[in-house]
Amino acid sequence: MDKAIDKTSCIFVAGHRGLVGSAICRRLMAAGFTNLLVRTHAELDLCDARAVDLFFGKQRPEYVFLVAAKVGGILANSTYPADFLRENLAIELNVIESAWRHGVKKLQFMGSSCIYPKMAEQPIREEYLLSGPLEPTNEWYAIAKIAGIKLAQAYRHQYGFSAICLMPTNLYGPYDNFDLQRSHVLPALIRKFHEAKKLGMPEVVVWGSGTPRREFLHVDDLADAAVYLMHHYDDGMPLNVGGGTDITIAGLAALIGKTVGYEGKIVWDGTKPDGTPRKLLDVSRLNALGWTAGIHLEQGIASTYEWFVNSRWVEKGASSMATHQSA
Ligand code: GFB
Repeated sequence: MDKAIDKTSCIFVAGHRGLVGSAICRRLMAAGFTNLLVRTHAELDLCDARAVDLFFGKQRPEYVFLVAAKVGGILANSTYPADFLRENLAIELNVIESAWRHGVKKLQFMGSSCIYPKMAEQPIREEYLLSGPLEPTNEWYAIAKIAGIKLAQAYRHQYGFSAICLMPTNLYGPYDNFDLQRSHVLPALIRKFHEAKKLGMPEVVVWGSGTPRREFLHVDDLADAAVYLMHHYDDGMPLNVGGGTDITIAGLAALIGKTVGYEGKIVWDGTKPDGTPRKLLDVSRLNALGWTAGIHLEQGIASTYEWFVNSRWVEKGASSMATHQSA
């Protein structure tokens, strides 16, 4: 534990174009790491075991951040169960096996807070894993992520492989997915409120009842924790990563509406699922290791909104709103 990682070490960030991977690359570069190894999906298909093994054999990375995954919000998770299960299982199996086989010094696997039982006691402690039934809308993704954790633990147990697992809460920030059918709630609401304001629409449709509670962590905070823990954590027990506070979806909608400057009405679409009633992580083990989150939700939403208005999502904008509202 607490070993400094050489700044010239070869570090493979699997999934470097996504929300989490891009933030980890920014954090590593800011910290002075000079030898980052990345591959686009077109260059390396992580679901292809042979290609992954050849890649590790040739490139010989020393450290791996395994953050590549098929991810999506509540609707995408329930619409594409086979894709979420198959692709995530394949990525985890191929990368963990090849990393171990080719002598990687340490691997960090990114899980998710949805692996915990739907009705877990709050705040959720790491030991509640596998203590009850999962939330049906995302059980496929959750089962795949639980398999990834177990794989990492099994390789540690049987082969002494230094694999650690982080369990981040709901994440948001720049480079998120703002596609309304696939995204998580926070980017979806940024886009919906922005487009409603621009088009002068009298109301915005928000899914569910507004009562579920979620905890949101800015991805730059997660990346900071991920790099910190690569240095300071080496144990088989998964570690929760969050900020320690949550908010209702209605509260989030109000906050985003205020940030965007939208003054119309919010209409709740009760035909859409609420999902887990509450998902707040207990982060006392993380805090005891010396890390706490630093980006306040209001501040994080404001900077993410600023990023969004300057992104490619805005040009594509207006028509998706009309489609969504009538769906
Ligand atoms: O963020 P979200 O899709 O994921 O939804 P989960 C959170 C809550 O926001 C749900 C509500 O109660 C949704 O019904 N919501 C309201 C909306 N309006 C919208 C909207 O326009 N879009 C979306 N997406 N939600 C996901 C899992 O669960 O959390 C994943 O499905 C993953 O597997 C992720 O674990 C972190 O928090 O419910």
